[in-house]
Amino acid sequence: MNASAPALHSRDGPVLALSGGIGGAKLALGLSRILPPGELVVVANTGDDFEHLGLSISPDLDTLMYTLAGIDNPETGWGLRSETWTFMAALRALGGETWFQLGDGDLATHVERTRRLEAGETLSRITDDFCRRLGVQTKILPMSDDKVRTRVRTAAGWLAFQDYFVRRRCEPAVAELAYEGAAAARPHAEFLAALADPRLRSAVICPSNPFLSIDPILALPGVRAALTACPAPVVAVSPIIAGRAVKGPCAKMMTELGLPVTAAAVATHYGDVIDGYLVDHGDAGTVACPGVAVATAATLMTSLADREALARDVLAFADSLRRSRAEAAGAPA
Ligand code: FO1
Repeated sequence: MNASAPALHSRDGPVLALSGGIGGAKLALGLSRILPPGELVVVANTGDDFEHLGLSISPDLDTLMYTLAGIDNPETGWGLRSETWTFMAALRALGGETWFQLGDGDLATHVERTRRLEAGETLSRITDDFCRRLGVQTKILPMSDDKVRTRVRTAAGWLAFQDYFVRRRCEPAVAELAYEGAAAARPHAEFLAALADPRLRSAVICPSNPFLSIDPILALPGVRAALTACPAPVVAVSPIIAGRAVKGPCAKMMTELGLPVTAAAVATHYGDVIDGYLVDHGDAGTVACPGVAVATAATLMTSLADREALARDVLAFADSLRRSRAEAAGAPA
């Protein structure tokens, strides 16, 4: 074998990432670009999914798929780049609902997913096939093939997620969150299998909104236990930088939920699920969580190089935790 050729199988094991929303997809892209093909599985939140205009829409699956395929809209982070809006304009002319913007190309994803779901296919099988057709080699796995829907309790009562997030632009104050269906939903078998795989290098919780993107995944039966029992280090990246969320309603929600808007508050929120926590350099020394190792990195991802650098830092941190865990156990590192 040619010594200079890249290793066909990496010495390190596979990596599992938990992701939702735009922030998560950025780190997932960074991880996909620094890992050998097939060494990354990204578990996607499906709590944002909803039925709209008779279509089954899975925003976090599509954001991941489009981002990893390099066809995402770089301005919004969701939907397709160089999109056209003929359908939306025609729908508006007919008095249809246009608060949730569906581009013409994006519409094809929803129409075809809806057709295949109604034909009895699972969300994960459809996602696999869409990724193959888009040339995405990273495995994008819905957290469950069963229906889970995030709901938000506000002064205006309980709201469906997209009603809160898009229609009302996150304005209502959040008093409580619920993940309808989670208790009866089964985590995808490949998700639990990856967490139990002795070859797993790390489980990474991406810098997504903990309440909207990660908690729906943690609410599935057996997921918290599987993460706590995971043989590999579980490392989360803080979504809060110097008291502010990079994007979206996370900071506003934390205030409304009575939490301080700090990286430390998110570490406490994840609690015993995580072994390591990566915060921005600006938050160094602000987190002391029993049983959680803390490291710092440049966590603001604006360029592709930032995404790759943060991915490298996360995995280097996880590898160091695994080595110190092995040394503590007296095993060879
Ligand atoms: N977010 C918006 O703020 N406005 C939209 O009109 C909108 C449309 C949309 C269409 C497809 C899709 O996959 C995502 C879309 N999003 C839109 C984003 C979406 O609400 C969020 O990305 C997730 O649900 C949470 O991150």
